Amino acid sequence: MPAYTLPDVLKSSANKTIKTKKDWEKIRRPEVLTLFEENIYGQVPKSFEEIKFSVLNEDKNSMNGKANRKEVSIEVFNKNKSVKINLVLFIPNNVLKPAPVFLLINNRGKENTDPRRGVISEFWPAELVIESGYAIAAFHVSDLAPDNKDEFMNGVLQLFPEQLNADNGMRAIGAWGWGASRVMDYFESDPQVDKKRVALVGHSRGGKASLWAAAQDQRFAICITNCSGSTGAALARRQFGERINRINTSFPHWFNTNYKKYNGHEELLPVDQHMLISLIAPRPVYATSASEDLWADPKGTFLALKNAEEVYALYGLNSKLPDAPPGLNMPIIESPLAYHNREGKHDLTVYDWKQFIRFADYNFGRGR
Ligand code: GTR
Repeated sequence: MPAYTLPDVLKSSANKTIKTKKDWEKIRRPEVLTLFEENIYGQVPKSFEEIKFSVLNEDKNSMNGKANRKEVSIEVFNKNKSVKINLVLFIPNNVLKPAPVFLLINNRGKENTDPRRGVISEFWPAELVIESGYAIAAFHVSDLAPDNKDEFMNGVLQLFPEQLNADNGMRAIGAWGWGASRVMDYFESDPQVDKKRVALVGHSRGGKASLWAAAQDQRFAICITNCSGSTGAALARRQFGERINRINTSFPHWFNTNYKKYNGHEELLPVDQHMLISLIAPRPVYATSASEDLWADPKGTFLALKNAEEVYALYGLNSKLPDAPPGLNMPIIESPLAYHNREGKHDLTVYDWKQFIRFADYNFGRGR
């Protein structure tokens, strides 16, 4: 690993030291958001012509009567084209509504979020979440942008074709994050869901998208980024595990064209990933690693959270992260910046979800 110096999240481009949350919000936060947009994730189109929600299916007695299942089609229109996001949503029956909700950006097989529960997957343990008093929802990334360099444009980018020609245009990760925001639009219309308590969850490439979506869209109350690694929650300048050159070569469709300039040149980036986490402040962020997932740089993930602490401190929020990474399976939960390093492989498991539920309980003030 090279010696490195992180860009100062609290120093503005005009060299002003940011000391208050007011200056952070007025001066520095917009600058940092633009730097990520320009150099990494691309623009996020803010307007479109129309959005329509249709509940295609509802079963008030799913999961043996424990949950109301809704399958919702979210259709967004622009420039005579439309894109459909298929949302699966379970809402617990035995709690006061509206219910807080976990929303997963599903980047694995669609069977992982099976609405009929023929497949029960650890990746999206809907029964556990319902038992814990939360609603749980998911959409699949392929509805927004197929995860493939030759096909990613056959989704939401058809509604915003100008993005494809722009060096700072939206690409696949941006499209998935944009999709999470359209689901949020739907939640705002559903009286059974508490739109003020939405926790956005993503694993790996989905965790890169959950961070970017939560940075952009302040309606997400909590962001969870599981094993998100390079260009997710891990610092780029450590050059440990997957590097920028590698991610841009294997997945040229994930990030904007400008990002390719940093292949082999992490040190030239005007940002690093602690600044992406900082954009989510004061909202709570939970990042995870797995012991066998060195590709995603566990230590660099912990350090990115750690280096976001100073922005949370502007809001009077004290992180409880220790100075050095905690041991395996020793989650730090009661903190606005939370972390665990799970023993095992690169994956999203029931162990991880149980910690996320504890984290949401803590932040949403739900004792258990
Ligand atoms: C890997 C990629 C990682 C991560 C992972 C995943 O191949 O190098 O950045 O996104 O895929 O999504 O599981």
